[in-house]
Order: sequence, then structure tokens, then C-alpha cells
Amino acid sequence: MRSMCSLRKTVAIAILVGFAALGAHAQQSKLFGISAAEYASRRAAVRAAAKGAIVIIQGPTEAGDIELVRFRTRNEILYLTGVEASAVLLAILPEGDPSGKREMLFVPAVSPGMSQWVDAVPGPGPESEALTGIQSIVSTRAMWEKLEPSVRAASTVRLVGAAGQEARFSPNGQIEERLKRINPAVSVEGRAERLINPLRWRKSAAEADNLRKAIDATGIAQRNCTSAIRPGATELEVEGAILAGFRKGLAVREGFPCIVGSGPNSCILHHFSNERVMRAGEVVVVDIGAEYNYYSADVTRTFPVSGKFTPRQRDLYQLVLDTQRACEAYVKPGKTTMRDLDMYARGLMAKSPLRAKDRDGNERTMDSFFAHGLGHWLGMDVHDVQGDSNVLMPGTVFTIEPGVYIASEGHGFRIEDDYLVTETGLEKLSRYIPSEIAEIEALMRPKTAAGARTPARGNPRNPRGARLRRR
Ligand SMILES: [Mn+2]
Repeated sequence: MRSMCSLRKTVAIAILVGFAALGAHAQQSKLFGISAAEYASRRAAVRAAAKGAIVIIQGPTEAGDIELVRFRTRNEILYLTGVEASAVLLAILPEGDPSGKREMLFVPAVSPGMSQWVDAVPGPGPESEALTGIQSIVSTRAMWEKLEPSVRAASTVRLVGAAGQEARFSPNGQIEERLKRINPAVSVEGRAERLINPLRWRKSAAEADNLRKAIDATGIAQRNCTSAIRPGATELEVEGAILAGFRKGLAVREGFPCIVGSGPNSCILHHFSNERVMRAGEVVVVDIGAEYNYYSADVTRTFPVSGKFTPRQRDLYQLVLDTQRACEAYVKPGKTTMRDLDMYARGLMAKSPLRAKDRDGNERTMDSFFAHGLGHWLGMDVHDVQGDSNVLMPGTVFTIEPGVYIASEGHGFRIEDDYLVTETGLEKLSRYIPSEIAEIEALMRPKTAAGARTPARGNPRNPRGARLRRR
């Protein structure tokens, strides 16, 4: 929220914080759902972890004069600044830096005529500093002049991304050259992500809220897409209904390309082409995630194209669902590792009485058809960064997504949900998105044009049992 507050409220907050680091404006504003104070504490944590080194993070640059894709900055820049602008550079400076500053953000100058062409972005100066809580926001043109005393005094500079030989022809390589010219003795090291990843791994309450919004938009899309699933329709139509659902949920982009895999494509784990025509009797795997405020959901449902699963499909679906439920109950926060959980899921599948034939025609237990890992961390990256361990620690968010893929029968099944680890167990963030067989089949029943659920045939509230045509 970014509403203006009454003068009285401003004064009260200013007194509470004792006119501390941030102005009243910064106290009020949230950038991408995160307060200026939270961004400041993230920068302070990186500064402490850098142990006297300067940390430099360079954001990406928009290509060309007119942008044809919606700009997205790199996660490390957004995580530490809340600023989504092209061609920025963040320098986090050590204690005792000669500039007397904690940090400097360099942004391109903003000219008055730009506002007719592009959306407003923070420019250099006090207004942006007040908005973001960043101590010093300076024009990129003055960058090396401003950084020179800091670089002269530094023994180490750490870059996010590659350094040295590996970075030779990249933008980081140019920065390194510049740094060495100012101070030939300075040591330039890459992979400063390692200072940031442990912070990103554990989510704050505000980050969990961003994930909830991403998951809500994904739930709208999962429901919405069932109206496009029918024999004769293409996977692309389903994708269209998914994207409409994302936008309805205020997600400006998807966290990864939509996977809509029908029939044999349901066995292709990262099927992105989505051009196949669906046929009666098949299943379709819908693995999607809306991105909201730079946080991505990741939720998979498997639907029967004709509206009802066959008995064999029901058995396979139920095995996957039961495995997921058992995994949820198995997690002990702060103890269970991702690997423990993965092994546990495979053990459960191996115990199932179900069998299927592999590509060579041999009968196998179900664990042989579980072709990928059980889950992954979730956050700003759909396969999010890991902290210092593989343990499901309170505050981390991850997915549980068992699946079986039986190419010899032409179908695969995957169910994926998103979980926040709490002190006592798991909060299933995607619990509002149905996954029981009866619920999935109910979603597949025809809907009215307004999107309202049509009661099933024989429902007492719908005595005529009218079947409305699918759109
Ligand atoms: Mn996933």
C-alpha cells in the first residue's frame, strides 16, 4: 500500500522511530510488497556477511529504444533495493568506507520528456532516496567518480555473478577492469550471491504474503483453464485460459513457461511447446506458476480431458496424491532434509501394489516411474536458492510434487503444491486449489458463460439436470 497518511500519523511514526535512518515517507511505502525498513535490514545483513569487502551488483539493461518485453531486473537487485529499473548498479560499502556511506545505488538520469514514452522509474536524488530508504542514489554518469575513493581503500570487491577469466567479455568483466585501473592491488571475486542466498532462503512474513498472492493467481488459473480442456482443443487454448487467470489475479508475468502436456506429452516433464490437440480419454498435466511481486508459485494439477478419469487413471492419480499427503505428514521442521523426504516418497511408491511396463516391456514397481526429484525450494526463482543446508527450516518455502510417468500407457500424473515450513509443521499455501479426484472431476463439469459452477446432473438444486454447452 502506498496511500498518503494524515499528518498526525506521520508525526506519530516519526517520533516512534526517533527520526532514525529513514524518513517518514520511506516508513510508509512498500516496494513490491516489502517495506523500506526490510530492504534496509537485508542490505545490512549482506554488508555484515561481506566482512569488509565492497559488494557490487549490476542489474540487467533493457535492449533497444523501445522495449518489446516487460522488463524484469535480476533478483538480487530487487531483493536488496525494491527498484525495478534498467541499467542500475548497487554498491554495498563496508564499515569505515571513506565515502561515509553504507550504500550507493547508481541509476540512469531521468529526463522530463521520458514520461510520455515509458513508465516512471526512480531517478537519482533525494526523492528516490526517501521512497526507497537507500542512503545515496546517484546518476550512473557519476558512478566511477563517486566510487573511486571506496575502491582505492578496498582490499576486496565481491561481484554478484562471475569474475576473472570467466567474466572476461561480460559486463562484470568491464567492471573488474575499471576496478583494477583504480586500484591494481584490489582482489575481485565473483559469486557474491553466496552472501545473499542464505537470506533469500528463509522467507519473511511479507515474502510469504507475496507467495500467497502468486499462489492465489495460480489457483484462479488452474480453475479457469478447465473450461478450455476438452477433446479437440489445443494445449495452447488451455495456456490462454491460464494466462487470463494469472492476469485476473494481478500477476504481470509467469514464473516459468506454462506446461500443458496432454496424452504422451504428459510424460515430458518440461513440455513448453503446447501445440498438441487433446483427445478424449487422455489426461493433461498443467504445471504453472504466476509471478507476483517477483515471487513465483508452482502448482501442478492433472485433469482428465473428457471430464472423468478411467479406473486405471484413478489408481495412478490416487497413488500420487497419497504419496504427497504422506510426505506432508512426514516433515519435522528443522530436522527433515529434502533428501530424506525424497527417499521416503520413493519408498512409498515402491510399496504400492500397482505395476506398469517400462519402455522395454518389463513390469516394474511404481518408484521406477517417478522420474524427477520430489521438490525444490520456492521463492523469487521458481527453483529457488538454497541457504547453508538441505534441512526444511522454519521460514523456508518448498514444493512437494510426486509424479509417475508411464510412456508405455501414454499418460503421466503429477500433483504439486507449495508449503511454508513453520515452527511446528507445514502450512500448505496452495491448500485452496483442489486436488481430490472428486474435486478435479467437478472442476471439469461444464460451466456457464459467467464462469459459475453448473450443478451436476441429478443435483436437487437443478432438477432439470440441464447440461450447458461448454464455451
Ligand atoms: Mn516444481
